[in-house]
Formats: sequence, C-alpha cells, structure tokens
Amino acid sequence: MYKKVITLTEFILKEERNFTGSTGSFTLLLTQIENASKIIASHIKKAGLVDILGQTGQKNAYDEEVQRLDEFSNHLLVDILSESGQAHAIASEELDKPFFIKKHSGNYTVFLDPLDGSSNIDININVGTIFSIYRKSESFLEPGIKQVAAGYIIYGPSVIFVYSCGNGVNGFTLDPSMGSFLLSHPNIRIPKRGSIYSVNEGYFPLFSKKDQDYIGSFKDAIKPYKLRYVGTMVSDVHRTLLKGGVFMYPADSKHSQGKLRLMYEVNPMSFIMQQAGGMAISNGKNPLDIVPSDFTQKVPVVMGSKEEVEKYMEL
Ligand code: AHM
Ligand code: MG
Repeated sequence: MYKKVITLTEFILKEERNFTGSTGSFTLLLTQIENASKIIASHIKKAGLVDILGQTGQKNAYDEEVQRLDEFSNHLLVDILSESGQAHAIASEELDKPFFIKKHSGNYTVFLDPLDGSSNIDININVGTIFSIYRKSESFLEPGIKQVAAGYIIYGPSVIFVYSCGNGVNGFTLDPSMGSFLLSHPNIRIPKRGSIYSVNEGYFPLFSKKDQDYIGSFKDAIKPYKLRYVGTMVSDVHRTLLKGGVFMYPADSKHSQGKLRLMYEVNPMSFIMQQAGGMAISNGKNPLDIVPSDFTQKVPVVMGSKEEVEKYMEL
C-alpha cells in the first residue's frame, strides 16, 4: 500500500516557506549539513576497518592518507559549508578560532561540534554531530537565544537527524536504501518527568554538595531512577529527549565550569530541549541567556524534563 513519506529536504523547504521573505538560503544551508552527515555516517560505518585499511597517519590500501574521524568530519563540514554560499562565518570545536568566509559569503554563522563523543569511536559506541545556526553578525559572541536553528545527528544503529528552527523539534531517520532522511519523529515532546538520570558519577566526590544531594535524590526516590551514561552528549541528550529524565554535566572541584562548551554543545542542545518542552539550566540561569565571554567558554549544565530540572532549581 502507498504511504506518503516526508523527506528532510521537503520538510525544511515547507518550514522555510512559513517565513515571509525567505529566499531558500536556509534550506540550502541545512541541506549541506544533511549531505555532510551522510558522508560522515558512511565513514563511521567503516571505522572498525581502520586496522585493515590503514592506521591514522599512514596510507590506506587505496594509497590515501588515513585521517582521524574527528579531523575528517571537521574538514568535510567546514569545506562543504564554506563553499555552500550560505555561510557568513564558521566556528568549529576542532578549529583554533572561528573565521569569516570571504568568497561566496552568505547569511548565516554556523557553530559545529563535528564529532561529539569521539572517544567512543574505537569501541563502536554512538557518536554525533552538533550544529547551531545564527543570522550573520560581526560578533561570534551572541547569546544562544539568538540561534535561528540548532540540531544534531546521531550515528547509531540508525542515523538520526534532529533539528529545530524555533517551531518545535522533529527527527528524521536515514533510510539507507533511499539515501534520504525520512520524518520518523514528528513534533518531539519530552515527557514532563522521567525515571532516568545521566551523569558521569565517577566524579561524584568532586561535585558540590548541591549536585551530590540532587544525584542522591534519584537513588532515594521511592522507585529509584535508572542511571544511563553513554559519554556522548548527543546520545545522552537524545535519550533524555525521548524518554524523559535528566542529563547533567556539573562543575567539579577541578573544573569550575565543567567540560561542555556553551556555544558548541550547551546552547544547541538547550535550544532543542526547550523547543521540545523541556528545560535547561546553567549557573542558575537559562544557558540561552548567557552572553558568551569567549567562543570556547564552558558552563555546567542540567537539562531535561521540566519537573526534574525544577527539582534542581529548588535545591
Ligand atoms: P568531545 O566533544 O571531545 O567528544 O567531548 C564532549 C563529550 C560529550 O559528548 C560528553 O557528554 C562528555 O564529553 C563526556 O565527558 P566525560 O568523559 O568527562 O564524562
Ligand atoms: Mg562535543
């Protein structure tokens, strides 16, 4: 029986039409990120073959230089976006500093974490790409509230592309036979409460008393919560988005602002979380309201179901 499927490209085009004065530039930009993610996904699938095809820094069986996957993903995304004609500037977690595009400059600034969770690659655990898009500006230090869109791609058992341009959150799964992302998770809404908490509890002794008490409350609950921690933010946040609960990366006595970067990781994921009806909090405020002091700034974060994050705020 015929069943209409909606591809990511169709969906983006339809969403862009809702904005008066739209030119198609935003659709082209997202389509380039989509194309890059498919290429990254196909390379990740071959990650386990690196010993057969050649080690990093060597030539592989095809006489090509073998690149680390995080470097490869960075080069690919930066190249594709630089040449897209739609980007005004690009910032990547893998680059020392952001840069403006001189030739064929467009209307948007894009922040990228090309391969999030890259330490999980060699043990065959999910990794992802995170992106955050702003209208062009001469400053890179805009608060996250100004994002026009944000999203992530998970390279897992399926490849899933989740994004929001401020009108809810939608998820698309790659159909490998078609080579297209198809709408699989329309209008994602995070449950109001959950039963899973996600934190690197190995650092527990280094956390503040408040964070320790909060984590303790999940174990003391009448029905104790489950603990799940992949160590790839994209995966941990994606699970939290679909199942509810909380993901946190707190400050600790050795890292006063935790590990996650405001502009590359915390802002895009907080934008998605809030667009799906969840909450995020950093140092007592909405991370999207923080005016960054530096594009490498780190902040502690707690994000997830409304009730869970409110519980944190009450503490
Ligand atoms: P990366 O961008 O270098 O991969 O680092 C970020 C990752 C996040 O995906 C994840 O939430 C965090 O680091 C895990 O850190 P830790 O191993 O300290 O728990
Ligand atoms: Mg990362």
